[in-house]
Order: sequence, then C-alpha cells, then structure tokens
Amino acid sequence: MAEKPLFHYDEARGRMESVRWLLAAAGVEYEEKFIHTNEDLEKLRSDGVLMFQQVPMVEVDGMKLVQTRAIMNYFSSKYNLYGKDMKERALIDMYSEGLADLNEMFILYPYDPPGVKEANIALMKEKATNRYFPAFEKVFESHGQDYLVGNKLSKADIHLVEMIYNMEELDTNILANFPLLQAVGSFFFFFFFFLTAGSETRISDMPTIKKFLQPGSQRQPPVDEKSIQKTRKIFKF
Ligand SMILES: N[C@@H](CCC(=O)N[C@@H](CS)C(=O)NCC(=O)O)C(=O)O
Repeated sequence: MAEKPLFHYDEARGRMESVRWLLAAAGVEYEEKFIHTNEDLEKLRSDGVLMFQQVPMVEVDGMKLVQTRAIMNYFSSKYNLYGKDMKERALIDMYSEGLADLNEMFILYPYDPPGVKEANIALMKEKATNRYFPAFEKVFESHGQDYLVGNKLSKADIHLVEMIYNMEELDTNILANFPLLQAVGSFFFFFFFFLTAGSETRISDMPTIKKFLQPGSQRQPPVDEKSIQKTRKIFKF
C-alpha cells in the first residue's frame, strides 16, 4: 500500500488548510509532522527539502512538493477533482484562483496590527459579498447543477465550501442573499439549526466533509492569540 502523504507545516490553518480540506473531501488519509519552533523550520531548510525555504511542503509519491497551488493541483489530478478536459480545467482554475485571492486575505488578516485588522476584515467581507459570492451564485444559477463545473465535484467546489465556512466564521449572516450558496454550505445550517438540507447530496453533506467538520478531525481551529504568537516565532516576523 502506498504511504500516506506527509504534511509539513505549523499546527495552524494558514496555507495548508486548503490542502487539508481537499484531501479530507477526497477521503484520502494523510499524516502531519508539525513545525513547532523556528529550529524545526531551520532543520527542514538545512536538510535541503524546502525548495524555496518555505512551507507548506508535502511528501507524496517520492516527491517533496512545495508551493500550495502545485500541491493542490497534484492532488486534484490524482483524485480526479480537476475536470474532464482542458476547458473544464480552465474553469476550475479560474474559480479556484478567485477563491485563493479571497483566501489570501483570510490567511493574512490575523497578523495585522489593531485598526488595520478591523479594516481588512471589513474589506474581506465586502469583497466576499459584492465580488466573489455573487459570481459563484451566478455560476450555480446559470447551470442549475450541484457542482461548479461539469456536474461533478472538483477542487473549486471544495475551496468554495472552505471559503463559505471561513466567511461565516466572520459573519454568520454573510450568505443571506445567496440561496444557492446556502445550499452548498447547507450542512452548516443542518448542524447548527437542525434544518434538513433536502434530498440532494450537497457538497458539505458529503460524508467525507461532514467528518472533517466534526470535532477531532484534522481541521485546524480558528487562529487565536496564542497560535499567532507561535507562528510569529516560527517564521520570525
Ligand atoms: N507561494 C508559496 C508561499 C509560501 C509561504 O509564504 N510560506 C510561508 C509560511 S505560510 C513561509 O514559509 N515563510 C517563510 C519564508 O518565506 O521565508 C505557497 O503558496 O506555498
């Protein structure tokens, strides 16, 4: 049996969290070797296993892959989450890149100084509400299917669900004007408000994702002051 992929990152969401979501949704088991200190990071660097001296790094199929998108794309190809042809792949990439832009703001804002942080949260919510969520609502409206591309689960759907959950952490009402996105994230409502999600298998009703959303999974909790300080020490910023 092939070895499980091994993730190298700190014990926080950061850039690795989207990779965790992807593999969880694909039902693929992975292991994590957490970086707890700057010495742990320096050890990886001096071992020569971080091509650009950065993490995330994932050991998989004899490779030591860095660059989050490269890692995501490899797993998406491997687990059939990357469309059936070039055009589907282009759409999946286009949607995923939009979501990655929103995600970048989400990853970085906890490290902003007071004042800037609040402004960036407001900006992120504004962008989610007026730019990204309307665009994805329109995609679902245009084809009436359950998944963004080709009526089949892809990395773009998984990234979208992740971003819905992230944005709902900041504002539980953020999907108020997006009924189709509410259905995508319906497990959230099911879980917290005991509403049924209908008979269709929505993305967040998938058993693999449900499992990931439950306590005790490899999903990382929201960042708090303690984890911010720990990350600052590891990466020295
Ligand atoms: N484009 C890279 C950026 C990686 C990155 O900035 N990693 C941070 C941790 S989240 C890091 O290793 N910083 C240390 C450094 O850049 O020296 C990716 O997406 O993987």
